[in-house]
Amino acid sequence: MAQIAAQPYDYTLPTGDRLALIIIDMQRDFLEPGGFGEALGNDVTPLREIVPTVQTLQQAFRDRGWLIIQTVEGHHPDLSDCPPAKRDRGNSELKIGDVGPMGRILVLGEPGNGIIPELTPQANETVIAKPGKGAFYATALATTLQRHGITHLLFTGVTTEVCVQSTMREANDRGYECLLIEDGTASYFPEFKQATLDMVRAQGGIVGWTATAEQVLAGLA
Ligand code: TIU
Repeated sequence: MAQIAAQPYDYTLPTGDRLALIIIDMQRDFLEPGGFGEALGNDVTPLREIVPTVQTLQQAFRDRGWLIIQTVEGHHPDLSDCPPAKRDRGNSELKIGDVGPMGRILVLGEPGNGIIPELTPQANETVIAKPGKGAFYATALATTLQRHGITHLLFTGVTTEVCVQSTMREANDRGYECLLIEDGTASYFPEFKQATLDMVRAQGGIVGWTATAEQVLAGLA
């Protein structure tokens, strides 16, 4: 049992075997030019700032033998799991399934859809492919967490207000104690990241807690 200095108040950590690190969608499609993020009109480069922080947490969990789950947003090559509403949204030139500089946009197995090399999972680590923004929808995440007896989740990844916040809200509704790593998540819109941090911890932690990676690592020491 450990206490982490967090907002809106201290986060109580159970033993490590109850805690999982969730790394959301740290894919080339979102972090590198030529992928889905850029196709939506975003400057993707600012997202790279969090890579060292996420690496540090990944290593800390590996050192302790604790559960790490990465997610990737992507669709089957036939797009059978991509609702037309998702593919058709917006007016970008390159849509989901189209061929871009890193292969077919947001399609599983394409070069652009892979996790960035800095965070490549080890063979025994779990990667969950998800067709939606939230990682519980149409995936085995719930059963994976149950199988491991997980009750507490640390959230990192991109983007803060889209896939990270959606997944954190889904997890909160399922009874998990969720903490969002402030410097381990990024958005194309800094103001949306800040708003997400604020709304997560408002109202006594309506969705959960936030803390820096350093605060979490200090609590784990
Ligand atoms: N567009 C955007 O901000 N995010 C996504 O489409 N997916 C994730 O957040 N991973």
